[in-house]
Amino acid sequence: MKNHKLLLYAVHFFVLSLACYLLQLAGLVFLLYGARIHFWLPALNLANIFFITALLLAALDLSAGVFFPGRKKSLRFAPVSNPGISIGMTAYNDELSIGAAAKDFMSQENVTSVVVADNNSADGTTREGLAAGAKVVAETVQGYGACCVRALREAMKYGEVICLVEGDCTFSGSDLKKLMAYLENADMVLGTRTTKELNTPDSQLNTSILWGNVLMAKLLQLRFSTVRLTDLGCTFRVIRKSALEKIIDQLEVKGNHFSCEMILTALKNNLMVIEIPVTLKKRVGESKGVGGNFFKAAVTAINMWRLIMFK
Ligand SMILES: Nc1nc2c(ncn2[C@@H]2O[C@H](COP(=O)(O)OP(=O)(O)OP(=O)(O)O)[C@@H](O)[C@H]2O)c(=O)[nH]1
Ligand SMILES: [Mg+2]
Repeated sequence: MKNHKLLLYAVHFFVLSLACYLLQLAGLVFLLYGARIHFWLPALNLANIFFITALLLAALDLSAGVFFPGRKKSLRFAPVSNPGISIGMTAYNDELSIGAAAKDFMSQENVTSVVVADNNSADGTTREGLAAGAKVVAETVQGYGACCVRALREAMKYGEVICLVEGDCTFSGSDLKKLMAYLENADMVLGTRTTKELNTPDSQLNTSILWGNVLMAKLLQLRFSTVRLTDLGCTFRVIRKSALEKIIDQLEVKGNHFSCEMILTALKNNLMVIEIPVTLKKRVGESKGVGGNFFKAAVTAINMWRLIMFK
């Protein structure tokens, strides 16, 4: 897949130039009202430099596309030959939800097993997971990313399709068939939580998390140009085992921006990625992630931005 990093940089320089043009306007207004502050000229010079840089970068990127056109992806119809789905479920002090979440996914068609990755829980998460009939493994490296990778690695042992999902009852097992339907045409199918009609009114997706996610997703979309993305923070996804084998050793992020890294890595490895709407409910039990915590959400967004720009 073509990598439009220069175009991504161009957009950033363009935004910077717009900010400087606005600053220059503010400088002129100050002068008009008699203030002796002369920052309008440096602001205008900077704006021009940023604007020209943006144009050059965009032109370079687009001309590279003309002279070195990437290989176009052909439409694929590849039914999953053995549709056994193995669920990898994340959990961290989720004793209130893990049993119900495990049972919900276990009862879905073609699900072969549910593996819960228990991330140093101090409560009865392991007990409740086992009682629900799930396999439970202990992941000692703390962090959402570390927990996801462990869940994926364990789930890979039990099926040709791996589903990653949270054990907090925000996602619904009945959505699995929707993700599976599109796997026929893709290597990985991601859920997006941004379809408001599919969210309960009390779900974690408030306005700032929604639009922050959309913004980051659009930056990643710009970098790889052909994929339509709206949500980089949705854990719920299915991936073919053969595709996961290609990328799993490249996944390094231990923290909350892991989902973004997995999508980016899949795209860099030329995997076919599709995103479809899924339902979202209020989590059961206490939130440990970004839901309702603006500071954590902002740090996660900055970490995602760094990945998209520089990884
Ligand atoms: N935040 C966090 N989540 C972890 C960790 N280890 C495992 N998890 C699990 O990974 C998932 C994190 O999902 P998030 O949606 O970011 O956080 P959350 O705790 O579910 O809270 P909400 O944001 O309200 O959904 C949950 O299933 C957690 O139980 C960890 O160290 N930190
Ligand atoms: Mg959650």
